[in-house]
Amino acid sequence: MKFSIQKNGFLGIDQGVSFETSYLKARSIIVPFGMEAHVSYGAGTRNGPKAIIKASHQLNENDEQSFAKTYKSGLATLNFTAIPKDPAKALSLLTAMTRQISADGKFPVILGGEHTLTAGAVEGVSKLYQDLTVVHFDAHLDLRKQYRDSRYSHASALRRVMENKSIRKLVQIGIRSASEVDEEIGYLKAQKSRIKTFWAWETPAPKRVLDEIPTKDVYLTFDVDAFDPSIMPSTGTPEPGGLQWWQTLKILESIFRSKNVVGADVVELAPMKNFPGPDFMAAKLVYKLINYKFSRR
Ligand SMILES: [Mn+2]
Repeated sequence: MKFSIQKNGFLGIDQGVSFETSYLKARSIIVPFGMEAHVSYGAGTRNGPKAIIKASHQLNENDEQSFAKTYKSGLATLNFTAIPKDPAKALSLLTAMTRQISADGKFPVILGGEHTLTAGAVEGVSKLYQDLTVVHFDAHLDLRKQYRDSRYSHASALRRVMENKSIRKLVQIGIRSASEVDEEIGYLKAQKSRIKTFWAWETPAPKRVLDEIPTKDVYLTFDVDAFDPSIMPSTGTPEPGGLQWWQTLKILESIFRSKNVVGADVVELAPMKNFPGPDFMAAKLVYKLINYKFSRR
């Protein structure tokens, strides 16, 4: 698979590596994947990747916690690709991409797009890493068998992920929405040994999260609606009572410091016109993940 790289990608022109060799030299590969096949309420996740990349051009190059210029670890941002309308085909495309990026020894960071894409990304990464824990930040369980007749709905995103035999454990954080429709709560109960849910009202200390991760390798999926809607209103299905910024980053930092995070996605940003704050927050979140992965403090 041959990738085409965009010149003015995540963080802007200077990606820590020259454009000509950027894919070869970069340690992080940013994959814009604005898949949007289903919408429950608010639309617009297809515009998420563009908004995150645009906002990222305003980020400070230094990380404020480590002072590191983390972009020097090398970033390359793939060009926007045409995403097939058929969700199964879209997922196969993303699987092929993340499989290649993993095989090349790089850290894939997918910018969504709707949460459905996670199953495709995990599938690709799991070809290389066959014993994985998925850490899942979200307001919603996303464990429905199907939703509105589709197996590929964002409300089923993690149910599809759990069909992957390489996933030993799912650890969910920030959850405050669950349903008996489409067997969601039933599945959660049946899979007790394989799923740990930290509800939003009991947001755990970082160590408690680590204690629930049995594998060395971790895939991180971050639905921005895990954050409280007061700081992250730009999402299709907001829920009150969500996570705060530093509380969330402390958990993320401890996971990145203690585990081998082999891939990540940030999904469900639906940018609002003339209201860029949440886009900046999502961009900063992506840069923090790369910081925690490649800088030490
Ligand atoms: Mn959600």
